[in-house]
Amino acid sequence: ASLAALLPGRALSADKPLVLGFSQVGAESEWRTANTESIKSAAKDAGITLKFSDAQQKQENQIKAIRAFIAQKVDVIAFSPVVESGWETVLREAKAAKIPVVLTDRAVNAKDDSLYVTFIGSDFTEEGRKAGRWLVDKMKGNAGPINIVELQGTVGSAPAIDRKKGFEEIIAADPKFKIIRSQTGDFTRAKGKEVMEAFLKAEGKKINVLYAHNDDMAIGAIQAIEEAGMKPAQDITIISIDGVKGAFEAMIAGKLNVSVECSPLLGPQLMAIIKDIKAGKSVPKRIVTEEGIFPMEVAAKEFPKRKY
Ligand code: GZL
Repeated sequence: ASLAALLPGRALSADKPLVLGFSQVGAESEWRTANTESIKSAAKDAGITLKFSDAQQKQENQIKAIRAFIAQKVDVIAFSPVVESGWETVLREAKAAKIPVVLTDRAVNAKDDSLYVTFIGSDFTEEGRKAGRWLVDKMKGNAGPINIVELQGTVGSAPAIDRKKGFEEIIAADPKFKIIRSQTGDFTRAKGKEVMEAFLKAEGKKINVLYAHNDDMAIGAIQAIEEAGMKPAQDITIISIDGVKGAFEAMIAGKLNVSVECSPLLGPQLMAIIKDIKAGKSVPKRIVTEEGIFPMEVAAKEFPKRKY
């Protein structure tokens, strides 16, 4: 019998390309657009057939897509879970169908971690800590109080939960820091602007700092701050996360103080991992993406090197 007949699952016959079913969160932010582009181009470069579904930020659409991939007997399923919970049932269905699952970008809080092979993505808690450390350093000489408003990401999503946790862990060191308002802007520019308008109406000049869980909400909030007659990055210090092009443009314009990097370019790593899994190699349970932090002072120098 040929070697192919001895290999598990769909034979690794050289002529048949691997089929990957990918369920994407949506198209809510510049980050997401860059992430989708990275996955599509990396699949093409790797000769992997990609079945791609956009869930418009709805968990039920992701679950439907995963079920369709199971029915189509794809080789591997990968997805970025819009929220942390509610995945056990459908992941058990994929396991029963002997289809390996790879988590990318966001995590699930399933207790049974045999339900996925690996999770490739950022350490969001550390991103929150980086944001907190930058603020503590910036406010060293300031006696306070330092009133902070917070635009949270999508409710229940790993980045929103962990970026809040990491930031609060660091600013807890000094009682001069107070989060006086915190609400979700769902990672979008439109919602970020809307919620910041409400914060400004309620607290106005009392606001010293805005901590936004992503650049898109920060960019929306910058519009609201300007429309309220205040100077973004001067009257209100603004900290955000992702490091997308829009953030660099805002920093170069002097309207954003700092963006903590969160890389969307997970495509190549995902395709390499998928090939290893199908080749029967063991892969690490957790792969963390390396990331930096970009204060406005370096934005102009860094901008030409940015890939997303
Ligand atoms: C983070 C990713 C988040 C980005 C947002 O890895 O899940 O979702 O920070 C995006 O811009 O909407």
